[in-house]
Amino acid sequence: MALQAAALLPSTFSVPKEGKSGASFKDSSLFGVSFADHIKADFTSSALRCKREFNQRTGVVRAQTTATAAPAITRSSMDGKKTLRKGSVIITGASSGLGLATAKALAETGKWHVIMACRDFLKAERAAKSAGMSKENYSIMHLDLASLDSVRQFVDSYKRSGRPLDVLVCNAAVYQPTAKEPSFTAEGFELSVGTNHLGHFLLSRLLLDDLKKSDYPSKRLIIVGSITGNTNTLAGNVPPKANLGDLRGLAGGLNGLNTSTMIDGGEFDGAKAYKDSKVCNMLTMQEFHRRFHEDTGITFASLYPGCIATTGLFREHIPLFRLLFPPFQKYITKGFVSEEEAGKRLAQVVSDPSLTKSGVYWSWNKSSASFENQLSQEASDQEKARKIWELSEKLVGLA
Ligand code: NDP
Ligand code: PMR
Repeated sequence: MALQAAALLPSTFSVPKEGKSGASFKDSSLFGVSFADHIKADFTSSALRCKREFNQRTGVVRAQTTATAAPAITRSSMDGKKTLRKGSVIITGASSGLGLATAKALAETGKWHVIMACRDFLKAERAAKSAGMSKENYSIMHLDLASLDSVRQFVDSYKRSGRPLDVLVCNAAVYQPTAKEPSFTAEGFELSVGTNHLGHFLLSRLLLDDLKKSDYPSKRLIIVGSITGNTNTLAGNVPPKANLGDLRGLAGGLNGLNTSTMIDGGEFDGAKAYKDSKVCNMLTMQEFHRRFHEDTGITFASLYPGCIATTGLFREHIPLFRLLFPPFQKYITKGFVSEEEAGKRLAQVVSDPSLTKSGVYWSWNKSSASFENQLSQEASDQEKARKIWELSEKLVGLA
């Protein structure tokens, strides 16, 4: 997999390419103004590869956990009071941004053991330390969602650990708004959809049985969605808009060889691929709900945590975007939310006893009160959700 790093310097302003209908944000665009010819570096160095291999090894070592699966609620023989064991929650991509803030918020309560499922073990360890998380409240396990083998290995290690699974949070994501060419996962899927959707799809499917087995009072599968995948909002109408079309690219495997790298079969566009992947995330959550909620009691939900404009998600955007995006969201759209606040919101979706409704897409109003939000027509299209489920099953080797 070719890892792509952030553009280091912005270059000249340019008008949108001729012949392209409408404004496009594809070329490192900034609030409707297009930047061209930015500098991009390919970090496929052996140093990075070595680091990843090391992480894989250490991840497995650190994956060992207590093999006791105590019942969720026990009654003390001393005073007869009921006590709830610590919940176990896996959070993917907990090494930065929203995932880290959520891990911290949950760990701080002392009621949760957080399994930080991360592709970079050392980064995750440093992040947990600097967030002040105490060791007994978290473990780190290696997971690279851009490799289905890694997903399977992660699931095997988790199952072997004997730890129950009460909540799974699919949070990790990559966003490549400046990429001119697609990059690919280990299996050859376009990277954004491959990581954000297919990696999480396999992970959730393989861990569903563990969630089913959990005797915790409320077991949940949470998938992080976004406003930008919902075309019923202003943010979702900023080009390029999410659109999965007739799924012909997904059906072909998104490999760019005999098929398009984009779900709808169109030309590669990194920003669109990300938004498409978020639509898949939100559709997947609803399909899980339809297929499994009634029989299993598991709560399936997605959310838009607010615009956390300071996170690493924008690392591949040009520096000027990264500079102006936070004040733009703070003072103009007023959609800005800090990492800490967003972490509290996601932690609420994980653990708040009042947020047990399944099949729901949560959002928050200005005073940070949660409400059930409306998804766009495409992001709530049942037939599309079913087709994506079936195509994804084939791509990840489940069918
Ligand atoms: P960050 O970039 O800070 O966090 C993303 C995390 O995903 C990082 O920990 C990253 O790991 C991890 N990740 C990326 N690729 C892989 C992979 N192949 N395997 C495992 N982990 C991987 O961004 P955010 O915190 O902003 O994003 C978190 C979620 O929030 C995403 O789902 C995003 O779509 C969503 N979201 C974000 C919004 C925002 O405004 N920021 C708004 C709406 C939704 P590493 O640290 O190693 O890079
Ligand atoms: Mg958006 C209420 C308006 C609103 C909100 C809540 C967001 C959230 N954005 C809004 C409006 C606008 N944005 C407008 C009017 C513009 C054009 C000037 C605009 C532009 C813009 C860009 C170029 N916005 C962006 C980008 C990105 O590259 C981000 C993106 O699409 O990432 C996929 C982004 C975002 N705006 C948001 C949010 C939450 C994002 C990023 C994160 C995400 O959806 O996961």
